[in-house]
Amino acid sequence: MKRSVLFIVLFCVTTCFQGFAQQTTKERIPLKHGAHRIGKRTDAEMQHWRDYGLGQFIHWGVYAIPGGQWNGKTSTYAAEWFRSSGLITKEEYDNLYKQFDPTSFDAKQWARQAKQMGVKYMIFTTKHHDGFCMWPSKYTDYTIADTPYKNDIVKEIVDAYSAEGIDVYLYFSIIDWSHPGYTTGRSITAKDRKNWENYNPFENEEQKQKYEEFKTFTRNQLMELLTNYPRTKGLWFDGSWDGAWMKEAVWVDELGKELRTMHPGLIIGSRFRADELGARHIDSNGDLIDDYDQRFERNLPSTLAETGGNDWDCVMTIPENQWGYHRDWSLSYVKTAYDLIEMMVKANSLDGNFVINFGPDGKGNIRPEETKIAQEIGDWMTVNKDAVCGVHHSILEKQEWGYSTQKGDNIYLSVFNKPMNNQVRVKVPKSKNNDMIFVIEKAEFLSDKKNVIIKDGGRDKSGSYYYDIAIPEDIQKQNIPFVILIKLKEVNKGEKASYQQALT
Ligand code: FHN
Repeated sequence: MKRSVLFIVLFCVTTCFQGFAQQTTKERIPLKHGAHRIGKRTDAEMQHWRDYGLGQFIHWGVYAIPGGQWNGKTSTYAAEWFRSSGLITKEEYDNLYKQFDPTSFDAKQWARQAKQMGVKYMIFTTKHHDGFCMWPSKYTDYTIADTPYKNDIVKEIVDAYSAEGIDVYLYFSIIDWSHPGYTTGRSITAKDRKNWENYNPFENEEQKQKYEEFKTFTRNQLMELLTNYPRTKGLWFDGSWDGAWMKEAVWVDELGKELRTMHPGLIIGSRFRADELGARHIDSNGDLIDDYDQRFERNLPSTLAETGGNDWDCVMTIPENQWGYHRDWSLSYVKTAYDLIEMMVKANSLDGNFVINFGPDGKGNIRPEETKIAQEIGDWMTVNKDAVCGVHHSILEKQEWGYSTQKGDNIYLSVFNKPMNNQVRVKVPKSKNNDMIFVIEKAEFLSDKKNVIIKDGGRDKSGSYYYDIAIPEDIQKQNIPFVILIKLKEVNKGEKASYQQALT
């Protein structure tokens, strides 16, 4: 009897264990061109990237001349896609560069404005999908050198922003409608996805050969950019979703290695290449390809779990989906500075950088609406930047009043939903030691360092403790998002009462 019970127990334990082992030790695919590292980069350049908090994106090219309008008609397309809008012929669009003469362009002024806004890095469109190069590339005639303006805009940008201490990243579109060898490749079907090895993007041999020329051209241009602008910190790739490019996983991976060798420390996001099985961003084993996740375009994750613990950025437009200059911003909701500030802090609280896009006009002016937003964000950042730059997610759980970030022992509470009773109720984490609890040792408003009153906010059924921080009258009146810096301290449960009295 005893032996049969023992057998049943052993049988259950063994089968349960086997089942568990099968679930958790999923065999890894031996990829050669997937992620080359598991987990985050740990070098100084990447740590610096992680600390930025806020970035600026600039989409600027010949599409800024029509600004979404042509012959009295307005396109609802993203302005930088105007060539495909149907309102302009391809020939008309491809000749726009002959009029590109941004006489109002002042890179130093743009950089000063960005600095005032609190931006730590910027991403500039060297070449968008239309293929027009904002630098005098020697590999094509479709460049800034062939316009009335003539000057090297990429150089002006790199010099001006670097001089203000703002790091520059170069946006580069793989899609290039101006190159005869460029092709999207045959569209990818569900069958192709399952049978990626046999997917052939090309219609015929000639197209395949021409694509080789396009690859060489792309490689040359990337080498040229890194050679001409050695202060570049990274490359921000776009338009890499075509089957033809994805199928070049081996070649693109080798190119990436070459770029990194020629430019040590170079930072490249997950939009550059696919793995050899056609997976983009996250490889077929579930690991992030390259240095940070670029999937959060106009879209923030809701939880840290959603980020997979990877580095990531979120690039955001001010209107709904306009990156390049569009004359008419009445077509969609236009975000306010405070909408953007809230998104930024949310991104920071989930370990991401937030990058706000600007689309200057055809003459090189940053539109007044964008200037106003830059000013308002800058004013807020002047007071509150400690909650944004050099921070990571905090040990506090997400709470109704807003988002929290942390640097060392400093925890920043960014309050976007001001409570009606003007008391910010903060739930502190539970201590790992049952005899101890966390108390708020210190609290100060970044905009007004006086008058901080902290009261006991009670305890809930699960044993979590709360503290109420009173919002001073001057801050109540300002009616803008504000930041409270708190420091926590672990004390013996018995000490709590007297400790709190000391604070109030
Ligand atoms: O098609 C582009 C778009 O025009 C814009 O450049 C954005 C910026 O991230 N990227 C592409 C869409 O993902």
